[in-house]
Amino acid sequence: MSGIFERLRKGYGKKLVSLHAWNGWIVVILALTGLILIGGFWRGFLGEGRVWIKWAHIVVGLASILPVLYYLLLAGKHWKQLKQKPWQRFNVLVVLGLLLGWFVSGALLWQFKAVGLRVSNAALVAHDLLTWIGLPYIIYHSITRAKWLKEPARRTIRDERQEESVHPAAPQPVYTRRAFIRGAIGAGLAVTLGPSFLKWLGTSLGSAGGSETIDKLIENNANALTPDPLPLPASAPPVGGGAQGQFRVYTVTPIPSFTNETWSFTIDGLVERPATWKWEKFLELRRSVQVSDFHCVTGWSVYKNTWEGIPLKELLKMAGVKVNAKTVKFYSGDGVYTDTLTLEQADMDDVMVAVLHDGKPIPSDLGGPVRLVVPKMYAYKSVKWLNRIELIEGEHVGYWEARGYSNDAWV
Ligand SMILES: Nc1nc2c(c(=O)[nH]1)N[C@H]1C(S)=C(S)[C@@H](COP(=O)(O)O)O[C@H]1N2
Ligand SMILES: [Mo]
Repeated sequence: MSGIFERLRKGYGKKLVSLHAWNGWIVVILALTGLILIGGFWRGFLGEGRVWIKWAHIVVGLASILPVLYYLLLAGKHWKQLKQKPWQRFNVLVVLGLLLGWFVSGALLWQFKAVGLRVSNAALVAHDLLTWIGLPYIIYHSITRAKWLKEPARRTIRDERQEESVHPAAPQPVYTRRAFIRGAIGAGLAVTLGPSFLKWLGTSLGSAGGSETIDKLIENNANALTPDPLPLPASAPPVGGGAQGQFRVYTVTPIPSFTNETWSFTIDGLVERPATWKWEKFLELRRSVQVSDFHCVTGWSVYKNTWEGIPLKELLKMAGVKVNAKTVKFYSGDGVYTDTLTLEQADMDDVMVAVLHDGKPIPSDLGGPVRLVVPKMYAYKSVKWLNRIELIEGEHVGYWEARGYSNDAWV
């Protein structure tokens, strides 16, 4: 971080120096916690820790407005001093703009319930976009403007051939050391961040229909269940016209996969007729089709999904819920994730045990072969790799609810 601020620092008084240092640390903390939150890789083994990291990100993010306000309100003198240095002014504006943009979009994401879905969807795209543009910018400038790059003794790379030549007295600098390192850092950033950026561009902005990425997930389906479910006419082609938007693959475990041998579906607990189905028998259960939106609390949505599956209320009717049952508990085939609905919530018509999405088998990344869908609630209720429903008397605290998510998941 020292770079951007180091240049400003020279001779501008102690207050700005410490301001820049604070700013630097804030950006470092936000970048690290933010990247951990985005990274699917970390979701798995962070578990509960993820909620703390999210809180740290929010609290530090809110605090990041203080240095910005301080600068805007009190550093007019500093701004004037940069009159002859348009590039430094440009840098100050870029950094202030980034911090403000991150702050506003982050605050909207934090208050997702108050601002509504469209706003938080847009805020997430803005937050990500600023990160993809701003982070490389800040890293690049921090490194290339660092003091050590300017030490005169280290400033040049000499041309070895010239030094060995017959004119040893006059070795010429070929590149300045700074230009060389800048190029190297630029290339390094492009190579390390470029591919993820392009992938993000594809999934976040190119979401008109967005079939490309989901096709890839289907291609990489790790399940080997046969036969494929035969879609109803309303599913193929999908009555909703096909999903709009992209799923982010979220999982707190490695992605499980199933075969006809390893997969089964059970309904048990406080029911009159507990049952277990193997895949082929399960496909004989009567399915229906619905079109619904899918919303994650972290700010992304996928609109107009055509799901085909067994309405939960039909399954419950089939099994015969006993009078002392209070809660419907859902188990994931990942062996870890669970969630619940009250019997009243489970009675909503659109709660579905889904086996097809837009007329195609649900790929393993998205919770196939069978996932729960609860359209009126945030998607952490939509248990992936659903393989057991148990009716219980008491209450049960689901995976994310145990880690700080609200028990009230209504969208
Ligand atoms: N088994 C299991 N189900 C899960 C999750 C999970 O981590 N494991 N994540 C939940 C959350 S928070 C969301 S937003 C959705 C994401 O679904 P997707 O990965 O298909 O996009 O699945 C939900 N169901
Ligand atoms: Mo989520």
